[in-house]
Amino acid sequence: MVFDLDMIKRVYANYPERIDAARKAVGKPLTLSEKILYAHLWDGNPSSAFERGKSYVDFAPDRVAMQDATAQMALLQFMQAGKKRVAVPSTVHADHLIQARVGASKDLQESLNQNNEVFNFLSSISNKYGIGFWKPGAGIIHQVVLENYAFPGGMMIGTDSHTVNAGGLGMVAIGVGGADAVDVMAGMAWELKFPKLIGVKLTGKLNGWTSAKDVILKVADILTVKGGTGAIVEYFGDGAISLSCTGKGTICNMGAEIGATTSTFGYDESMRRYLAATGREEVVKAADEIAEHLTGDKEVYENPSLYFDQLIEINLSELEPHINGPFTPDRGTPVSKMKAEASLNDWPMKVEWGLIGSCTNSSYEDLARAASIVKQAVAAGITPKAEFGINPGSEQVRYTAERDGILADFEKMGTKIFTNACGPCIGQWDREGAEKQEKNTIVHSFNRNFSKRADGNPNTHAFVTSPEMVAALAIAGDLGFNPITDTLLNNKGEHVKLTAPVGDELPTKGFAVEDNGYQAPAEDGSNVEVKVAADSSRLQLLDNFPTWDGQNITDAKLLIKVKGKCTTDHISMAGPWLKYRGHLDNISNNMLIGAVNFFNDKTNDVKNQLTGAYGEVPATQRAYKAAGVSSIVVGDHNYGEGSSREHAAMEPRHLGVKAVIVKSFARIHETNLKKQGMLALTFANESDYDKIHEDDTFNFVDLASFSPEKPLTLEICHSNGTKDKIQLNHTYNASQIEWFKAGSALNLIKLMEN
Ligand code: MIC
Ligand code: SF4
Repeated sequence: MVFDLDMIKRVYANYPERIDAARKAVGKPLTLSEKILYAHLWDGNPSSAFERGKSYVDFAPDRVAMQDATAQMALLQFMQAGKKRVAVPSTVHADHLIQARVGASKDLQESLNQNNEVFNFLSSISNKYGIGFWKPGAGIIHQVVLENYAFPGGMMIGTDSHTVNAGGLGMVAIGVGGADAVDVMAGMAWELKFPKLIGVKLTGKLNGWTSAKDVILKVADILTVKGGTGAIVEYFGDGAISLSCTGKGTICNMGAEIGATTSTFGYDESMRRYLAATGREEVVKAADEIAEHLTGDKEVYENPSLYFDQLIEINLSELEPHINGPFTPDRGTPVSKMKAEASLNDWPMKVEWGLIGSCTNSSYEDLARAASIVKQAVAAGITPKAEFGINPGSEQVRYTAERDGILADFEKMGTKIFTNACGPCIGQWDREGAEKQEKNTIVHSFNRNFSKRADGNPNTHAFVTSPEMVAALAIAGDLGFNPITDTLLNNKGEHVKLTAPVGDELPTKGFAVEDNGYQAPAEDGSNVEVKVAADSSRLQLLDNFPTWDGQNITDAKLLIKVKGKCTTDHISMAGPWLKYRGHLDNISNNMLIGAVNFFNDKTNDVKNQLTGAYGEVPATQRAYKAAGVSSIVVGDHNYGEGSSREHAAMEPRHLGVKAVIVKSFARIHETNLKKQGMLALTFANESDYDKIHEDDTFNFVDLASFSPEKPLTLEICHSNGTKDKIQLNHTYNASQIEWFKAGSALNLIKLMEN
């Protein structure tokens, strides 16, 4: 079955005219990213060009995807928008709430028991509002979207930062907070600053141990976790065409790790093959009719430096396998240098676990290539040194991999086959012994490796690499093992060299599945009841955030001055806290508990300025709120990197924090703060961060004249009686300032509805 074919055909029908108009407006050949963006303007045909990195533009995305952990808050907000049905095709995927412990059959049942209330809520609210629901076990959102919904030249948003995975099928797919999804589902325009464009020219061809994952590990190493901020990364060149479609998905997926708005590839043979293999020949037929519009113009790819704001070239023939980490996905080390690098940094050499999965690397090809390594080891009599776990990306991938003997190959090595879900990637991993907090190393094929992410242990050194490298390193049990040059000892004492991985890009016998786990919504959902128990600890209906009182914020206290890296995992941890994603007050008890306090280098230990005592961050903030005292949060660079979870913005809003002032923001988090009615501000002068002391009090002096392009002024009153006045920049446009005034973007929608 092809979902939403009519919608796809409608989008394509508009393409020729819109691209024509865009070409006239821009006045030069177009990149693919520009074509997709200009073809999706809310106002139809463009009449003038937008300024990259400057113009705020209204778009009309074709679809919305949400996963269980973010959908709860998104849909609790959507309920308030007063709509009968979603305005564009939308789906919800139950994938984040399922724990990995002993293996799929037991784990899935346990998760169903534990999360019953939430799954029922998501299933019934989806049914009511016309949203497709993918049940627990159906697969990870981004793999399911790639297999069923993504289409070349389309534009979608999703309440998950790795929505960008659909760039593997030539989409512009962007991760957003739930409030953004509400705009689109409510039939309103979706606003984005017109992105800058980074071109990545791929030449040569992957060979040996190198895989698509290494392309993005290398790009992450070059651009770092903030190098892609505000930009779309467009891949092109012969090397790009030679990659498989799911390989392209891997590259786009991990573009979230460099802060990129999204990444994409032009429509090509690999996409045709993938669409056909996943039952979508009709999409191929429709796309072929406008194929020239579904890739960048020839002139652009011939002379990329004239059209992209930044250009990177990578020769795939020379690319070495990479291992990135620990603690950050942009610390890249080529495999040949790992032994030296690890001993220099005192990283534990012994690999305890190898994990293959996550939305990044859980395709049929990924499993097949990794299995080819495992098979060799088993045949050669090599006993694996580390434990092994796998999360297939979808039921279709799992079923097919089982039929083709791939899972059996893994099982021969004692691999645990976990549920088709996020599992360890989001801390849903009941890892034995993690509570002992021992220093140890794990390797995985995921995208993120922030501290504590997989198992909650701050001393776990997690390294990101390709599935085939995970297999090799887990078998060797040694982080310094280089399969290209090193050998392993088998049970006869012989030295064995593994040969390079092989694996089918797509199953030769075709994909198969018995029950894909999809639940179609009711034709008319008006009678469907959505229940939220008043005493639930998991779900809580939302109250309106208060409107701005028109006054300056005065006598505000410093809640925390955060030191260094502060991802959304530090602001609103996942793992055990995922269970409160639908209950704002309960989840607020994790607010900023992972962030390091600049003044004592501790986490979750800040000074309460009213009592002088040190305490936990959420409790201290609740004390300020109870006393009617305003507060602010101060942070470093790329504050809020990582996930799209809007809880990281809603929690401070709910607990009464007024402003977040940092050196720089990650894109999604900055928008989330704005949407929830917070002040998201940056130091005009970065070194003013140093002027913030623990006992300071803060006064905003010119909030009444809050307007676009005009910095705000903050008065800092130090405890010794001296004062500083500093400037704070912001990126609010006029309508975003209205969100602040109304208390939140949702309040404004409600005002407009009435
Ligand atoms: C993640 O990978 O961090 C998540 C969990 O998928 C998040 C979404 C969330 O916090 O629920 C993301 O990437 O946006
Ligand atoms: Fe799930 Fe991990 Fe992908 Fe996030 S990155 S969607 S947690 S698999």
